Amino acid sequence: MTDGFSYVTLIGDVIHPGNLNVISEASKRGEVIVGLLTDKAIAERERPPFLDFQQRETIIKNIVGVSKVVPQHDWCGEDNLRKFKPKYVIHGDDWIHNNLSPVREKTIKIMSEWGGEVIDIPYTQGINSSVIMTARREFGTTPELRLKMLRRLIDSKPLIRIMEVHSGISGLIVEHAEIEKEDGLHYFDGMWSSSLTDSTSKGKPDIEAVDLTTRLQDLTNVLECTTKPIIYDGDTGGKLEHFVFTVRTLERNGISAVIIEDKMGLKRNSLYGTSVQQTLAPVEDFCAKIQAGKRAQLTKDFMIIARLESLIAGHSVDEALERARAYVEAGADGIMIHSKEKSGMDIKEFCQRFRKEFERIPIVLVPTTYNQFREKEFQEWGANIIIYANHMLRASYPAMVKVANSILENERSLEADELCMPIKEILNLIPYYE
Ligand code: SPV
Ligand code: MG
Repeated sequence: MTDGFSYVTLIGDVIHPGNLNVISEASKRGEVIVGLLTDKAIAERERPPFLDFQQRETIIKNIVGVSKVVPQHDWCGEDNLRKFKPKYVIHGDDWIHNNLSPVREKTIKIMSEWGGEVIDIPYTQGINSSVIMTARREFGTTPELRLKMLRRLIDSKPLIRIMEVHSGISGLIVEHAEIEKEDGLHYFDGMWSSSLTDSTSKGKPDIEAVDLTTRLQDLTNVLECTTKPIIYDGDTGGKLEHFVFTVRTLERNGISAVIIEDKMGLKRNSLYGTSVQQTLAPVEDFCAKIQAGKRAQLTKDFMIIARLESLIAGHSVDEALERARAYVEAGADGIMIHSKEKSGMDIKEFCQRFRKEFERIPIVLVPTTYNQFREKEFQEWGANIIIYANHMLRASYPAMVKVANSILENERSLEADELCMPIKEILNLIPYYE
């Protein structure tokens, strides 16, 4: 046993008095080793931290009383405990009752192997996750931090959940929506700027009629009130000469990725009826566009994801795979495979075969039609990113129609009131910083 050593587990993203209290209590008993949770470990139960591991490590190392900071790869820190055999593990006593209680039980068991002790110190009241979330919101983000976040998520989570946004308010909902489940917090990891919902919200068809500048005006509202990473629906990417400017513009704004689809001619939405047959772009042309985009980007973190329309256009999984190989070869950072086949079996076959050939290239799915599968199943197929591509807009439309019809029916708004958000709540929805 390392005599007198205490062990403390930290996330270290937002340092609050509760953390300092734990460190100070630990340091009264001798030297303090901090097990700093890795991004991957945090993402198992909570939202990923804003600061990356190195940034958090630098901060924690400089706190008075901390002797050493070591990476901790799971919530219990089993490997570290066995390696250092500390005399004490010090933790706030909230973990006796909250969802970390199984972690506490396990820690007690491990520590007992060498006669170590778990000390629960009174939890610092007033500090809880909502206080920290408010602090984070006020702290906001920067284009650099936001841009990098998608790659950090891909490295730290087996499956990334993305929701469509088309306005500041839909962005706010996606930023804050979360539910606590047995295995931890469930939330959206990022946002999808959809060409379908963006054009629909402007009363226009989804045919690349809304230019980048106009789309970015709305996206700016989302950027201003959110912190999560954004994947941009780049349609066909336009002409190669134009696409390079799109890449630069998106990067400058802190967008993490663009997805471009291999259609040619007038682009129609992929879920449109069968009467419109889309032609696919020649493979070489699309590869040249990917390569030009990759050459144009300034950061190493921005991602260009190639979207395969083969299955939408009635071609085989073999044809899609052939294109996928060429796009990866051209430098695509990920592949999106799309289909409107309800069974989802074409998508499953593609994912499994692609994953056998490419172990690490992310696969993106948009399960609008094959929505009977749960995220876990997509993960088993080999998918990494699931985009719910239009649900915020589709949810709002029937709600608005209902209220409009109720007022027409009743010739007053009394009956519609229960269908609406209370005035008090809407006034409090948007934080107001003085
Ligand atoms: C979008 O959301 O605009 C998309 C996905 O491109 S889909 O509508 O399914 O084609
Ligand atoms: Mg689109």
